[in-house]
Amino acid sequence: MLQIRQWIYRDFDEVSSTNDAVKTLFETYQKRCVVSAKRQTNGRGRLGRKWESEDGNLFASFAYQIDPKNVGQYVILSALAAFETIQSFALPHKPKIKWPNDILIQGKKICGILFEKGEGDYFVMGIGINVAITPKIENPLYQTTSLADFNIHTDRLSVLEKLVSSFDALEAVYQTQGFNSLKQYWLDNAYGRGKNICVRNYQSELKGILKGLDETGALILQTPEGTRKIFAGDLYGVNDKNA
Ligand code: BT5
Repeated sequence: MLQIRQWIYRDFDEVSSTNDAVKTLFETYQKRCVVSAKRQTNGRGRLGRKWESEDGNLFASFAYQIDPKNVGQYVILSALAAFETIQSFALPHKPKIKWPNDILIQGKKICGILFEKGEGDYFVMGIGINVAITPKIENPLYQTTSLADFNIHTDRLSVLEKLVSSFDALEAVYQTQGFNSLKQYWLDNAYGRGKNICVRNYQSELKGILKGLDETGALILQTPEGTRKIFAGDLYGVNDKNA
């Protein structure tokens, strides 16, 4: 059985989605698992959207058991792990975390994360990072980019190793020092911090200034009507690519 640190690990040539493959693995072993794949034939984003899965990029999913009340905090932890991983490759521009957990460089999306609940009380954190190829997408909300766009030539498994060790290190900080230590770290690197933003979800659209996160990982927005907390949605409307 392969392992990366304390994670049971499998790398596949092809899967429909690493989120599905890791569920099968977790249900077999009932222990923390990571799955990666060279190719995804049906990579998915949130709300039924598609994740463009070009060969050479990283598709990885982690399955682990946590208290369901902490999921929002783990969503933030996952974003920080992806952020640190991307930042470790001496980029000419600082990556930013777009709430809840995309990573942008110069306003272009390099990473997306999809959280799903497994059967039982485990969760799946699926992470896509554009390593070698920048996918072309029609009418995207955000333009796309990749590490290769910045002349960083590495491979998906090196990126995965860094991702696992960042996740483990951040989780250790979270467990010993609590969520507050991650909150500030997140805010220091948040896209649109202190700016006017707009958040949409299926029912509504809310405009205001991005203030920070609450203790559950929800976004705090200062609106003309007062402070609002947002648990899910898409962030729009930052006009400055370096925001
Ligand atoms: C996400 O959804 O950003 C979550 C993506 C999670 C992908 C990983 S790959 C490993 C694991 N297995 C899976 O099947 N999924 C996870 P969302 O916020 O809904 O953003 C989706 C939108 O991002 C799309 O509608 C496109 O506009 C854009 N997009 C699609 N593919 C992209 C890519 N490779 N790079 C940048 N943007 C992309």
